[in-house]
Amino acid sequence: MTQTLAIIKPDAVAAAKTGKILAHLEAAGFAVRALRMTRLGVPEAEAFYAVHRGRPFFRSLCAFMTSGPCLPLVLERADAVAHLRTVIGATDPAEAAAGTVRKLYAESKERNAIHASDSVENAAREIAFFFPEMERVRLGG
Ligand code: FUP
Repeated sequence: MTQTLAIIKPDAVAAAKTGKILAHLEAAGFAVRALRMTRLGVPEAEAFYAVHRGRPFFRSLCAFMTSGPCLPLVLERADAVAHLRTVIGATDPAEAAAGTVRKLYAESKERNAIHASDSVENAAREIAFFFPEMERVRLGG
């Protein structure tokens, strides 16, 4: 079993899609191991998306991610990182495969309903970012 980090983003929370997205993830074989609702501050959003600093969409992305509550969650299953990327679909819902979370629930490339770690290394970093108390029990992926 391995773990990854997802965030149900402010657009999906505001549109009352939280329950449907959690059900979708559980139906895809993920166990929810940690979950909380939070509202990111600008420094937190900028730190989380630091890799995108300097990109043209960075400021707008951080404004969106701080615009309302979101739900970071730790998900566990076999091959969690790669499998969740498949389940959420492409960044832009217009390009996402049928049946993916973003195709079903995202509004746009920026307001795209859900985040998922894109590598095992980033999953470890992102789990520690939101759930530092899980550091000791993390299962390595
Ligand atoms: P993803 O890994 O699919 O979440 O996509 P990226 O890491 O490339 O981008 C992170 C977030 O930046 C996306 F979820 C949405 C936002 N973004 C934009 O708003 N515009 C872009 O052109 C690219 C990304």
